[in-house]
Amino acid sequence: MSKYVERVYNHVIEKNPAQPDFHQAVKEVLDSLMPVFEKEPRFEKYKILERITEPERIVIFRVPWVDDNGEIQVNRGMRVQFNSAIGPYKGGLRFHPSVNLGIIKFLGFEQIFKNSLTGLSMGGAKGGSDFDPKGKSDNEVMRFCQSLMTELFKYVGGRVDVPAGDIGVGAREIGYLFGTWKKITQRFEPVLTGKSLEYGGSLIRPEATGYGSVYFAQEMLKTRNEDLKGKVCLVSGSGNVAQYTTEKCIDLGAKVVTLSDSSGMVHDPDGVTKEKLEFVFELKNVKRGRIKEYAEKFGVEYYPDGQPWTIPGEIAFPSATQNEINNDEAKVLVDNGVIAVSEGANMPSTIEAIDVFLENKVLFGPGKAANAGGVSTSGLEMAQNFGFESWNRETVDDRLHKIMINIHKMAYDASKDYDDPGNYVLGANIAGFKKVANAMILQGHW
Ligand code: NDP
Ligand code: 2IT
Repeated sequence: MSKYVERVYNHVIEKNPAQPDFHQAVKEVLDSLMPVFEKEPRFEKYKILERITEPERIVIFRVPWVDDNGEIQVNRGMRVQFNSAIGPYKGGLRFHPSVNLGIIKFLGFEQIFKNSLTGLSMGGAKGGSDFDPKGKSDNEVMRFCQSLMTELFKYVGGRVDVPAGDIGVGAREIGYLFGTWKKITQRFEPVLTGKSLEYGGSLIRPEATGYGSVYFAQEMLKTRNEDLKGKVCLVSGSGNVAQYTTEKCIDLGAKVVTLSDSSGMVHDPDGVTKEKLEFVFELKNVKRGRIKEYAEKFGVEYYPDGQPWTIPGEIAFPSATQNEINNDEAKVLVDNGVIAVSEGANMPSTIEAIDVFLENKVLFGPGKAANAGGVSTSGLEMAQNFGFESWNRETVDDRLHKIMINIHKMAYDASKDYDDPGNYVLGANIAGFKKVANAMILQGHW
């Protein structure tokens, strides 16, 4: 590590104890930036690293709500407004029992560079709660969302901070949150994205993260004269990102042989078809059941607590959660002949796993580039809302596709400029960082 990077990294660890996910996200970015500081010392002079690793604002608040039995429940809500140098704060909300400040800070930090790569005007933020939507009735979810927004509304707005979905937050939650914000503020503006179509949502937003991750994989494969046709793909998760990753893979003639959830993994050697995927949409989005039911319905193998990474495949799309691929799992993937990994999830590969992929020349698309299609299309949703327009599917999909091609190009070009062509970790971090850092310098010492 360079002295500057080492000093800042040690400071981050000291100032943010017990936040390992945040440390990991910072380390991955800072390691990539070392050659930048050698070439351009002004970033050190302006103390950009010290500033960019410190959120502009964090709010943490109590979220009390009443369950269906009349019992009062208390959760914790939070929003980390990390960086507004290039636009209003933007980033999802996660509802999951594991949520803590370190997780939301890692996600908010990643979001700064991801949003920069999209080429749109969006700063970085993330929020969420340790609320667990699993097993809750619609009314309970609604009361929880209403309570959360009666505090969060003070900090968000269409040109201030625009949350969206993430794990455990989909169209249902966004609707309840939007309705509450509108009721309190008497305003109708794009304070949230991922809205339903009836009140300002965008076509293709539900599909965008998964489609974008596959578009990114396509671009990586093109650099080796390869494509997706006939490739065996491993998808983890079975939520929003996993579902639309699978759909796009099928459309492009690839074969998805795995899906999973936090209970286990299904292996379908014949591949998920459009009909089977319909079952998954219904199972996960309507019935809110377990992926095990897929195995029962279609007579395939179910592995309790299993992960897709033991199954042979050529392209991996980790699309569930952070640190779902460790060093050993990365080695198994490589031994089994994986040629590309496109991270639909945020930080699904540990730093050691990334090293294994890079050492073995696997095409590796880091989350902040590969899954940027979701937030990009959120940006397109805001553009439509501010213009009182709604674009058709083809228009949005075409713009999403072009944005993903451009993100790939920016990351690839930066990796070439810094003498490691095809290292998308390096390229994405550098390209994402530079725009934000320069914007910070231009705006004075805030
Ligand atoms: P969903 O809530 O729709 O689905 C999450 C999926 O991942 C479920 O199958 C879930 O299983 C599984 N999962 C969640 N947590 C864990 C865990 N701790 N261990 C094992 N499996 C787990 O979320 P999304 O599909 O929206 O998000 C998936 C990933 O993609 C996240 O990393 C998110 O940050 C990232 N992402 C999402 C974007 C979006 O637009 N939605 C944009 C960019 C990135 P179970 O149901 O059992 O919990
Ligand atoms: O991680 C992410 O980029 C998201 N969850 C989507 C954020 C957004 O504002 O659409």
